[in-house]
Amino acid sequence: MPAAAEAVTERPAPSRPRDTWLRVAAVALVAVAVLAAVLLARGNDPEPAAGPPAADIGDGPVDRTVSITIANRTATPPTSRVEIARGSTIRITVTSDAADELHVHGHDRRATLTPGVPASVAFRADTAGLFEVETHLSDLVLVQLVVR
Ligand SMILES: [Cu+2]
Repeated sequence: MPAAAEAVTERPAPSRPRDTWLRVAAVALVAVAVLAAVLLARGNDPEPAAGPPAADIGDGPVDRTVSITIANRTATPPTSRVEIARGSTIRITVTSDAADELHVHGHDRRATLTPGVPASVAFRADTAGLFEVETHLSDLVLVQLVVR
């Protein structure tokens, strides 16, 4: 069969293994370059949005305020979801009838709760996700903070 004979004679082209190796090397090189470019671009990402550092909102104006009272290990209002835009600021004020510690997960803000004295955490929400705002001694989830 002439077709089969042709195929057999064409197969072992002597320069092909070397070409194939070069092609694989070129593809690998491009892949490494692309990966490096992606990683570098990510490292230079200017987010989060400009503004005061997350820790330094202090008593200044914020985009959103949440106030919670704790009495007899019960939070008022009850646990709810609070949604805010990433890059916006929020102040959470808690007044507890018992000594406790307030903790905002994800953004890691803490405040010591002294009985009857309002305590606040105020920060810029620069990380997207769902974060619990809780008390450590009474073990209450006060707010589920959704940042998107
Ligand atoms: Cu905690």
